[in-house]
Amino acid sequence: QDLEGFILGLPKAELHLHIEGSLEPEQMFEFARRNGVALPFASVEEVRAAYAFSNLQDFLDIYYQGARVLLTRQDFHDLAMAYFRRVAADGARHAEIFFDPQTHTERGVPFDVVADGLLAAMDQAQAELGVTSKLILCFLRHLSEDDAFATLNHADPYLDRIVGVGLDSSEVGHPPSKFEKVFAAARARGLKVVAHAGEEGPPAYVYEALDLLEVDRIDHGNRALEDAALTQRLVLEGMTLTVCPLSNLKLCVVDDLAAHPIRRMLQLGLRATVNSDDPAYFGGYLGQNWVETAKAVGLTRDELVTLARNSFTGSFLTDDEIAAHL
Ligand code: ES4
Ligand code: ZN
Repeated sequence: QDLEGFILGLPKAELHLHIEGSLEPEQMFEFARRNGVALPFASVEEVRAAYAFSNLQDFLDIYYQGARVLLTRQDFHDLAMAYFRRVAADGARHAEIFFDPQTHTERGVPFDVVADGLLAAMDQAQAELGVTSKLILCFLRHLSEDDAFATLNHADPYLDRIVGVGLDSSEVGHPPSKFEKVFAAARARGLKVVAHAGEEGPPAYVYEALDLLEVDRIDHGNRALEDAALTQRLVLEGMTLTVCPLSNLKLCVVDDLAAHPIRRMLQLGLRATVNSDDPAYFGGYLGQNWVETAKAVGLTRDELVTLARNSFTGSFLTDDEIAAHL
């Protein structure tokens, strides 16, 4: 069997996906037109040409710009359904999706509009595609902890449908310690907690995510490899890392996909997973991340099976829910 067929046929889960990062340029134009939003681009080609990033902030500037076309419950529903169809075709059985409510509430789009649209799509995806999903609310780390608290309060009526909270946006200068109190409040509400750490930030930020936020997973975690003691701790704790190879390439976290540390992570015993992050911006959905990375670093079939297993053991599915998928 060829590599691509083998990968697509493996039951797997996606654990690191920003739903706003699945907004394709074609959809951006469609939503802009139906909502009467002006875009600073004349064509889909012009949008794609703007997707040349040299770091995380370069990307975030254009990603927040793109999100301005998302206004109605229908927009969030359509956005998420398009993602679920795409990832189902890649052999995903389950997806844990991030959303950034502050990106929308700051523009006057109510929290409920965003959440209701996404949750309706999640229900439809389960019924029509057999893809299960869980929703993770991310706090924007360039904003204040007070702002994060206000967002957590907005989410209160939805807590039975939100599995956890995360931390994303501009990493350097906004360490996990800035959000210690709001993460404690989230944990007190019974939520799971994750945080982006070690994408551009130093190993110290990964330590803070572990010690101060008490995270259940680390999103990215690449720079943990610079610290042998930290790496050993992540191995011993069985901490899941949600790694995003094509994102790392596009944001210049790695120079070349062949130099990506995913294989080394597995060899070190780290519980790494492969994910797409912001697929519309980084050039590939889940399957393409797996296939291109497998080819570039020479992943064995055993290693691919390990990655697939890690995607379920690292998920927030219960054991019974996992068993139902395998
Ligand atoms: C993100 Cl790749 C990445 N890093 C941090 N925050 C983000 N938000 C969306 N994609
Ligand atoms: Zn991310």
